Amino acid sequence: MTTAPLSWQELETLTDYQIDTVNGLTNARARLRLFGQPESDVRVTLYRDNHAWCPYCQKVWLWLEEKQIPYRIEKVTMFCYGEKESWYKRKVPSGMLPAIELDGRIIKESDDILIALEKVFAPLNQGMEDPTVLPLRQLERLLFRAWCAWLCSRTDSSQQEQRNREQFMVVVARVESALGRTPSPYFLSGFGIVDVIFTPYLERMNASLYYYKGYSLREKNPRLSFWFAAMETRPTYCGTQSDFHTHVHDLPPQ
Ligand SMILES: N[C@@H](CCC(=O)N[C@@H](CS)C(=O)NCC(=O)O)C(=O)O
Repeated sequence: MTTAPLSWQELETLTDYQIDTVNGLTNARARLRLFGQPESDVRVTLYRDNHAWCPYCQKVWLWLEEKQIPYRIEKVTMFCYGEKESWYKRKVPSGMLPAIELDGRIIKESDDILIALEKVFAPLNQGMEDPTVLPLRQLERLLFRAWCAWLCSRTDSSQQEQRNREQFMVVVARVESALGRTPSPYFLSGFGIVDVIFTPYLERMNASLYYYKGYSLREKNPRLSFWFAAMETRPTYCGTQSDFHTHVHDLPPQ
């Protein structure tokens, strides 16, 4: 005997499962986040890309979610997908993402956005300009550049490829040792701004190096592995996290 499968509508009547995108867990489809506060408390609008590709957007998004700041989300087309919305170009002529509107003022550049948000809503454990944070922010940019050099530069010489790989490994070793300075799985004594800053890039490096270079950042580095595991216990991070397939295939058009 065969049983016909239930339709989506029939399945829906059998469950009371609902996703609350306004007050529930972090969700990429949310357009308004209130965290239990009244809508009149919203002072921030985050402009980010439609598909959650943009790492700079993820940084700001994760910060807002961790701090539970009420905010709206407006999604904007990336150039590689077509025309940038004209309403967005009137606000941000370059069309670059992310941007926020804070009490009616447009702020661009992810680091400047985080600094402006900290001034109004207080830092996320440590401030962007804290002396413990600044060297780790520099290390993140160093890692980013070493990743791009190894992953993206076209090189026909295997020696150059080897040099780029080695340079990346040197910086990763510095990241491992930075993570080893505290017993916590995070960069400082607890989760904070440094983890937010590293998150989008470590996530993308892990996927792209595995696919294009056969190198598993997560498996080869015990402290980074500990860090990824700790991050994946956070519903905020899980709600912003993308998947390997997306990261691997969004890089070439970008
Ligand atoms: N320095 C900027 C970089 C932002 C950036 O490069 N954004 C890219 C997306 S990842 C962008 O908006 N590109 C325009 C587009 O693709 O439409 C920041 O930190 O906010």
